[in-house]
Amino acid sequence: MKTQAAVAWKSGQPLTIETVDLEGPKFGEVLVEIKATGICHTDYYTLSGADPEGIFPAILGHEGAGIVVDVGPGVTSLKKGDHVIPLYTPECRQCKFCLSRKTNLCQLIRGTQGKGLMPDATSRFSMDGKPLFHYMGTSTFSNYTVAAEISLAKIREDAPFDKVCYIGCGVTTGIGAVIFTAKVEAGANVVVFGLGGIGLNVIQGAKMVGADKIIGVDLNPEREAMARKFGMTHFINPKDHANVVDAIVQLTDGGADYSFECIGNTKVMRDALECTHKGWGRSIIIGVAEAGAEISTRPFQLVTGRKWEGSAFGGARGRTDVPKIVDWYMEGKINIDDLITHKLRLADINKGFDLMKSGESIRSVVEF
Ligand code: NAD
Ligand code: DAO
Ligand code: ZN
Repeated sequence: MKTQAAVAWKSGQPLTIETVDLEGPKFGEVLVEIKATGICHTDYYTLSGADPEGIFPAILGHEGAGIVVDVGPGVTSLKKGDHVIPLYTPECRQCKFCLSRKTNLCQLIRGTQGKGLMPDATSRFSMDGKPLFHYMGTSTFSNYTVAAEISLAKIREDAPFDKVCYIGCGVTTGIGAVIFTAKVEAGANVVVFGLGGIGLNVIQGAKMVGADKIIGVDLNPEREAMARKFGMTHFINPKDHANVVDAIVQLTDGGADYSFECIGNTKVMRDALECTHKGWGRSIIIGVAEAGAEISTRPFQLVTGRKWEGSAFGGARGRTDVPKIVDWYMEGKINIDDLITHKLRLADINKGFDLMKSGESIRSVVEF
């Protein structure tokens, strides 16, 4: 079949809208009509050339929602008409990683996914007979896409696509890091570095679990109002403080119980660790730094009880947890609507990247 898609031909260049060829689903695969997709900082990271796994030409996008149009042989858990959210972190429930119960990093199709290919090591997308690469097993910047059955969460049919697509990455990554990775307890003091599409969801998660102080740190003063609406109790703009770590330590009687880095800046990652409390502070890295970047601190920071950790997709097991998060939204337990600041058509997708870079948008959503 033919489908409209935004193609990333080369790093650093705008996407172009093309009519591309899409082969039908093979064994264990599903054809999905994407109804809406968010534009995440990670799409920009890959497009910019900073992603070591970035392969071109490719169809980016990993924050979508849509409807199953066709299923390939061997597919048992999904049928035509089901509503789904594609998962860049699949959940096979049978690999060593899934069975460990210690991680959400399913590895069953990791090798081919990282190479921009489907599990049989080929691509379903092509143009003029030349293959186009998939992205993160999702490629949601296409009106139709093919994904592995294990990379699709089935969701309720009354959930609006233009809102719940954001659960495909930002919402789950932020709220999940609080609930599934850090397991923040009521009364804890929390610091969030970076109040963008991810950090605001960390704030929302911290508020949900009953955190005490929720301190937000951002260079952009425009982010303060929105963050307060989501539960931030204190705002720190690093431009106004000689030493951000000292400011946080003073505010929290010795340091935060938990900190979350939601920027991808290795210097900030150090501050995020060092502002946590001696003896038990835990700092969770969510931001993705550029290829080859390294983090550093004095080892004594760890000897004295602070822990440095990371979180991918909020530690969520996609097929199990994503439908629950959709329920939370439908029950009014989480706010997604206010974070979707811009709606675009596919033809204007590059504007979505511009709005992100200028700091004007929290999330732009493309509706097909
Ligand atoms: P964003 O651009 O929407 O937000 C980043 C925020 O950080 C902005 O508000 C910006 O003003 C602020 N900022 C930038 N530099 C700063 C500094 N030095 N000090 C304080 N604030 C600063 O980005 P996002 O969509 O929220 O993504 C954040 C990061 O999370 C990115 O690195 C993205 O790739 C990563 N990410 C990780 C996962 C995961 O599973 N680990 C998933 C999605 C995104
Ligand atoms: O299993 O090795 C692996 C890779 C898991 C990918 C985790 C990606 C998290 C960071 C990228 C954010 C994408 C939106
Ligand atoms: Zn698995």
